[in-house]
Amino acid sequence: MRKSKAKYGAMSLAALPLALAGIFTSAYAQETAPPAMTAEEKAAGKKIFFERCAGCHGVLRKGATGKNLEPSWTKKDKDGKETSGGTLKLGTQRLEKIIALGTEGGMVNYDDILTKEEINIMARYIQQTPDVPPEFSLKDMEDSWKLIVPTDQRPKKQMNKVNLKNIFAVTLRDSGELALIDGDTKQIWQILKTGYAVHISRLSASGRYVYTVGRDGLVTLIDMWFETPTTVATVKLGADARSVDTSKFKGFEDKYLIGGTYWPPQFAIMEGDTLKPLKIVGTRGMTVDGEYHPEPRVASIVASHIKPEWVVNVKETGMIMLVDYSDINNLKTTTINSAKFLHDGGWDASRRYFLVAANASNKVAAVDTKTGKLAALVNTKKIPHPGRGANFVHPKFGPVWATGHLGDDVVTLISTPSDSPKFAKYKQHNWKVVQELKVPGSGNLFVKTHPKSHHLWVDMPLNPERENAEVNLVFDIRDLSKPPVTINVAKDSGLPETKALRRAVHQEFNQDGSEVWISLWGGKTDQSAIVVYDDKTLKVKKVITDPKMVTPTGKFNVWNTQHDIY
Ligand code: DHE
Repeated sequence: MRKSKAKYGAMSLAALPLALAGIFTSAYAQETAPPAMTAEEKAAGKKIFFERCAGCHGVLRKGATGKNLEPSWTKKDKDGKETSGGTLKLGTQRLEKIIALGTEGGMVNYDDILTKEEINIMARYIQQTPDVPPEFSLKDMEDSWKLIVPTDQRPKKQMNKVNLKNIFAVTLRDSGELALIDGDTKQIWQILKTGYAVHISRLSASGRYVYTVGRDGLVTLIDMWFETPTTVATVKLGADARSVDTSKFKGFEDKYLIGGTYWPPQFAIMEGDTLKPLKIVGTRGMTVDGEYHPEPRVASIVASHIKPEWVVNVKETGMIMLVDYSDINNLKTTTINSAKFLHDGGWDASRRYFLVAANASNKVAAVDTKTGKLAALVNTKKIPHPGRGANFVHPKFGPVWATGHLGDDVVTLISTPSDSPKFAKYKQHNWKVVQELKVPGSGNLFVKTHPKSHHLWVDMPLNPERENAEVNLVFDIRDLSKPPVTINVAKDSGLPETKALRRAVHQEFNQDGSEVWISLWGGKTDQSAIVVYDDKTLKVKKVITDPKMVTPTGKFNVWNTQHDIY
């Protein structure tokens, strides 16, 4: 939701009961053929659907964060009625309106991204039976694997004088590149080609290797020990991916990489320093409600520091898998029931509990990685979206973990347990929502703090109003009764105002916790920037901008990512 939305009144998508969101097809509905499309139009629709829609609605269009888009309700009945057997039948005109203007239910408007013709193509495309993309086997992975520089031809020590711990890996979303920016000098060190619209970067336990994963499933392994950072291997995980992490437990440093895919629904384990594919594990199966799901996508993955284990969050089934990587051939997995639509999450301050948003269920699930059990399922306001969340000590409630909300105007603080005797008095609050901090609107994506900071930074990039989307709110965690300070990132960038919104998205601290870096995410042809703030004074320290910095979004500081500091 980037700007004003159409009001659909009684027919509002947001107002629809969930049951209307798809699954049910009336036995009495008289099916009709989908609208005609040429082969070229279908190909264009397929491409746009993958690039813009599949992330929320799923490749098979069964729905997750976004609504179900199967023809049973996108297509009108023969009699042209809009409802049949309780199911809303949308048809081309209504779909065009929804795609162009978005919905109050949280779907963004596409009228500033797609042309009228493309919107019409998409309205017709989603009335066709969904295309089922091919599977992707270990053999397919092996065929895609490129070992560009074998390990014996790589440096034996760091060949540059750069402070690697303070490098920022920055996603250049629409150019299919990653910028490595020196956090000390604020200069771009190197821009490297990656997969399409890189989603996240993660670090090897040693801090030497950067791994990125593109939405097209391409993993890129970058070695920062060369004179200039060099891509040493690439591999495809599948057709559509969002997550990777490394093996961080003592004795397994830099040994393995795990990557999760949206399509096909599976995860793969690779050698950490070469990306040689080792194993694929499918995630298809039953949901927490006991129903079979053909497309349970792998959302966030995180590596434990206390065990040789990854936490793998399977979106549609609501299953959290604890994958023990100490013996890859005899893989032991603990599968924990939580809630459907698992998405992103992070560790608590002790790094024993992993908290993950079950976003469309309006819950946060907390898994205890020490016991291998679900610790809590916490009800929250609509669509929690933590990124990795933020940990700090609340003056009244002790240690808390924070999440923002895509669908509500609050930041939720959840009390987390601690073994420290000084926090024993807060035990009664554990796993309760102890406070909801009010923000001016919904559309939050990320929150961030640092152990050395007394600020909680909150963005709202998907809010429809410019005055919200282009700013960050800064709460003082020593006194949360104070209203937040509003930081106007777009104005602070000094760049001329553009017609389309430039979203202030994703905060990342530098290594010593004194600076906060925020992306100003403009259109592909707009000048974007990263605005660097002094965390103490909240004043701008530097604006990093360059024509080569196309659509910067996520930023990953080496030290903080390596050690899960947030
Ligand atoms: Fe993300 C994290 C999925 C859209 C920026 N995003 C994640 C994770 C998942 C995910 C599963 C957790 C990875 C992990 O920790 O292992 N994101 C999705 C989607 O499915 C969705 C909604 C739609 C899509 O088609 O991809 C989506 N995400 C976006 C964006 O549009 C963002 C704002 C800009 C961009 O670059 O694409 C975006 N997502 C991010 C970022 C993170 C992320 C920056 C990592 C946050 C962190 O601090 O770790």
